[in-house]
Amino acid sequence: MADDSNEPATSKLTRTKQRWAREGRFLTGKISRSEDQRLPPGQHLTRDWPVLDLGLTPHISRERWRLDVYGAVEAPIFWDFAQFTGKPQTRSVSDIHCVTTWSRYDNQWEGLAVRDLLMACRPREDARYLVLHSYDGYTTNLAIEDFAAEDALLAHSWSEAPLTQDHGGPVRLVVPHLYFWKSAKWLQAIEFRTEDAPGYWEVRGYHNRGDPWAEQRYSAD
Ligand SMILES: Nc1nc2c(c(=O)[nH]1)N[C@H]1C(S)=C(S)[C@@H](COP(=O)(O)O)O[C@H]1N2
Ligand SMILES: [Mo]
Repeated sequence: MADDSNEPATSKLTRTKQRWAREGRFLTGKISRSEDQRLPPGQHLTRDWPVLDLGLTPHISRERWRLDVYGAVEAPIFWDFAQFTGKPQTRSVSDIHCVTTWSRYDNQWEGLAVRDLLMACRPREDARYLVLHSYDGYTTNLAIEDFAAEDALLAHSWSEAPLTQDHGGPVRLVVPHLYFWKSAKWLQAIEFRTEDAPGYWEVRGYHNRGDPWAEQRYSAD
């Protein structure tokens, strides 16, 4: 556990984003996804890679980093970085779609495929949801089907270099088919659950699932 993993402070940015959620900011009303629609509705392309978080960057070295996988699993995991990178590694290229309307194409990730993590921890029959816990106190929730996406991975590298601290190093989740707030940075623990439990942004007005092509930015009420 990080000694600084208390409830995150509500920053000005957090309050602003909460207000946007209330106001339905950035909604275009378009909800269709055609096969050739790479850029989801209401998004624009960026070439740089913005940093977005709660404003508290936890400084976790690869030596101190641990991954804890627990809850509704047959085989709980507690790995250090060497054990984590000792598993078969996967490379994948995917697009980022942030709810604040920027998208970034062709990000090269390397890490452990979620599919391989699932083989290792073996979720129980009744495991249907999970909560990601991060070293900055951030949480986000996913349905197990979304987590198990073929291109989802626990990434330690981006563009052939170790993931920087700003972007969630040593290890972050990448779930390309959902808005990027679901892709927890500074990943610390994965809790498998039988019941859903909304995370940091999901209790502050963000959509529970966050499909960019359906423009699931915010929850209805
Ligand atoms: N631990 C943690 N993960 C997080 C966040 C955060 O505040 N803390 N912010 C989320 C949000 S809202 C976005 S858009 C992306 C931003 O990732 P980036 O800074 O690498 O672009 O991280 C997501 N994962
Ligand atoms: Mo975001």
